[in-house]
Amino acid sequence: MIHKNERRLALSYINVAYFAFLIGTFCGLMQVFIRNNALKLPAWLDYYQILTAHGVLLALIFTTYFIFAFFITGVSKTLGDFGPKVRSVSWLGFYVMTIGTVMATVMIISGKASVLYTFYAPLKASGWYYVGLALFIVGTWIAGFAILGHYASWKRRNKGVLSPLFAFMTVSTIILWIIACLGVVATVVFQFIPWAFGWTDTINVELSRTLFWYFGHPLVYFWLLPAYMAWYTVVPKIIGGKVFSDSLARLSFVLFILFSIPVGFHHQMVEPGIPAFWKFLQTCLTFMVIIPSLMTAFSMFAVFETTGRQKGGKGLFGWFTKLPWKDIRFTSIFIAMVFFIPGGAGGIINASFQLDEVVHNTLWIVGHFHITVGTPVAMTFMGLSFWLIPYLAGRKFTNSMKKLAFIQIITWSIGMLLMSTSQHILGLMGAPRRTSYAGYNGNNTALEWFNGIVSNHVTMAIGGSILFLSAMLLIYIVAMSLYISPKALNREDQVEFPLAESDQSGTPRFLENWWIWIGISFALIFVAYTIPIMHMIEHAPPGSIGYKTW
Ligand code: HEM
Ligand SMILES: [Cu+2]
Repeated sequence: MIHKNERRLALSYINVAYFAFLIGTFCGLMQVFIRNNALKLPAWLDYYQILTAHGVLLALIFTTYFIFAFFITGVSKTLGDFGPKVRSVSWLGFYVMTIGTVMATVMIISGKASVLYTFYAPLKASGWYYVGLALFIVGTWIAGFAILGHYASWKRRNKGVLSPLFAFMTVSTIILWIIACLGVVATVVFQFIPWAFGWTDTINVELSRTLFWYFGHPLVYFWLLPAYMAWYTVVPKIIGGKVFSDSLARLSFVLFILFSIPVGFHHQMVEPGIPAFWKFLQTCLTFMVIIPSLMTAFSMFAVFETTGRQKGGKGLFGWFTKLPWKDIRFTSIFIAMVFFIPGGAGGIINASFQLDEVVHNTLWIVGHFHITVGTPVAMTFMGLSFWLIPYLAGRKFTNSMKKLAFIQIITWSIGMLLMSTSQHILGLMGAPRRTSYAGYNGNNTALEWFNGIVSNHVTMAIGGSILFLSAMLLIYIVAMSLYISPKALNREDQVEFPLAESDQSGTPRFLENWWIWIGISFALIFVAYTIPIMHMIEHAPPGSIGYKTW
């Protein structure tokens, strides 16, 4: 069991994560009914206010807080207790993050920041919203540096030894996050804050969007890599196997650092002002990420098959039946992985120049990120919660909780299948994203597009309602595991942290030479971004004043 202080810290993160999840999913429920014209909001509440809260609370707050809880638990499990300095810096990070979160949330709720979680200029929120976002990011840096410090002191005490796989992957993810945040911090501190407080009159819109997406794409890898950490290091243990290949796992993580940052232009494909050459270059770099993604998929199925065969699975697919399907810690994550197959394929579609023209800014995109972050990532976090929370809280995960967990995972899967399939197809038919009720002014031809069985806003709303019920079930399970379930007093009741063995004997040392990867990463960033950004600054069009459209 890890130290009491680290447990308290991780539990604090869990509490904020699930509080954000509760409000965020409630906003999602309202959205599906508003879009289908079944719900009218009171005058003091606005669709875009709800949508901003939904995006910020789920995609930013829920994910980041859960990720830090997972990091802290796993790192103190593999590298040992935090020292006094690491402890105080960790708590400082938590408080700075939380002050930022509260500031940004208050601004959204009071209707002063309905600018959506991407806060595109020239939409202008209250300056305090941007200050809140900046504090949140700085808080994650402080918390991240605390973990890096703990890792560095472990390295000093264990000269020449490779760090455990979990710690290695945590460090990779934090490095990725710190490099990625440079863009968003630059735009928030030097562009948005001076402009929102009225110290400057105008803003360079193109530059701000570019700096945002320099951050926005690696942001998705910041969500995904912790899920991959669970797939690489936790899942093999749950099914009774070992990590397939330690060096392959490490190599895939460093490739993610390299290829997830210099690619933000694939979110700006239809944007004027960026020459096609640079969009094309960044698209090519985007597709490089398929390599570590398929490496990950390969190792997962290799672990499933070898473990299944060891347990006596015969024939071509006999191993499949030997997997522990009745263990929700496994089944949840397995389903999460399956969702990622169409999710990843959809990502390749979105990143392709011509195909993006068809799907850009439609509900297809919404369908896409609900089967990437909304399920593979979120459902992996749910699957982790089923043991991580009772482990940290020292409580039992009772049989009735196990049954409820199954219902929760199955309902999330069904709800998401309905909601995201209808969103994908509605999008292809021409339904825009980020709008409240959109009926093209009652135009008959347009309304026919949305009259199919699946391409229908009603199907989307049914899916969304099932999802919301599932979310409430999860909140119940989390609250029970946190505060109410019986304490695990004897050994056999205690929930374990499942961490698979990883054979490091063949792993090359240079994989842990971070300076190589940071160096290559910056080289790629310079190649991909220097000239287009210089261009945006030198040949900047007149800046824009701010607009408040709500
Ligand atoms: C109860 C479950 C959920 C429901 C019913 C739901 C529903 C929706 C709907 C209908 C939209 C599109 C709104 C529009 O474009 O007009 C949306 C957007 C979004 N959702 Fe969800 N969602 C749920 C859970 C999640 C989860 C778990 C995540 C991430 C962890 C997530 C992340 C997002 C993001 C990032 C957006 C885009 C916001 C924007 O365009 O600014 N959602 N959601
Ligand atoms: Cu992207």
